[in-house]
Amino acid sequence: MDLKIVSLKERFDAELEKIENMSELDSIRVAYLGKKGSVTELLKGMKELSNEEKKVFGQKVNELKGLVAEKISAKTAELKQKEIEAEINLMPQFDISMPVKLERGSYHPITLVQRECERIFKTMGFTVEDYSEVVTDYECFESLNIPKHHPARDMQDTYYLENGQLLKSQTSAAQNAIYKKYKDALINDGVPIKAIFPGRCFRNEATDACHENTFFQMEGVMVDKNISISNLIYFMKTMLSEVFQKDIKVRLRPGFFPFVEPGFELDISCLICGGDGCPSCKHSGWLELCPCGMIHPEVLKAGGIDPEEYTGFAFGLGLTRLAMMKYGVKDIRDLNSGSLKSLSQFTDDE
Ligand code: FA5
Repeated sequence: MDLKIVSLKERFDAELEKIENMSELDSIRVAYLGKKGSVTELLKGMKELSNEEKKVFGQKVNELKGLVAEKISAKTAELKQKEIEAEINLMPQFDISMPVKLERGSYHPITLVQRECERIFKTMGFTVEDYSEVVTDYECFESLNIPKHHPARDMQDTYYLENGQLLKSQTSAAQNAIYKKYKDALINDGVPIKAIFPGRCFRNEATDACHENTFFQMEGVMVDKNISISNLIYFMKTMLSEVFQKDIKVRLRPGFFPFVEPGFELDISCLICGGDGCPSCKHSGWLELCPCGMIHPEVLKAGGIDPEEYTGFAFGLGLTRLAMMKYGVKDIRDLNSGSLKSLSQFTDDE
């Protein structure tokens, strides 16, 4: 009987050596340890033995059973380890010590132009003001000499909130608050009001290559004693030559805005077509960029400033259109498209 145990053990060792995967291992487990397996069969052959022999033989078979189970469990661990290593080898190899190569983002062209304008005006002593996008009817219209039912409102239909407030249609909506904020320093200490306030504007607009329903403007105001149109023209010229770093053809023509008197339209020769006419300038060769004028006495009064003593100029620069001209963007809608392919062309040195 001992011989049977020894030969079964040798057979098992030889077969186990050849096992290469889990399903083969499972078959060998059933073949040796299963209900009808070879080891179990050995026990069935004990019937003919004496009680003493049964005791000794049974113990040896149990030892064999334990050994077989132990070897199967070791083989299971070995095969699982091999499976994990094979999976790792199939994975792309990473070197965790390699420095990370990050794609560098870039600022939106409107942000770049806005920052450039802020830099220019700051060097000329202007403060940069931030103002809400949600404003009252008084701020956007009434304080600017545009009473209810005034036809000038038609040009600036915007989005109204249920509480009567509205999304500002022009950065001029901050003028009244700026005058009130700085009037005391002007009146008591003789500090001129010099402020710019960039911001997003909203209009119910039929969009085309140079009109968006959401666009950026940058308002600028200067109030002091003896401010005249010459001051206005000086600042406009300086701003344009600094932004474009080259001579730009400009034209100033009369323009009507209820909050300035006199009022002007400042147009620049279209830089997309060189003034020949294209969709970006509505085929006129000119682009309306920066309406401006001398602040209307009623507007100064609404801001708490005496128009008999002080005068001032105001302008409303179309920042989004400026970005179009500076970066050669033919269609204004591309700037709001969110397309990284087109926007990532613009970078700055920061
Ligand atoms: C105004 O908004 C006045 N508040 C500007 C002003 C300020 C005049 C101070 C006088 C004194 P206007 O609607 O023309 O004006 O807009 C000013 C500029 O914003 C335009 O010249 C243009 O460059 C830009 N702009 C106006 N509407 C749009 C639009 N729908 N899409 C893109 N840019 C626009």
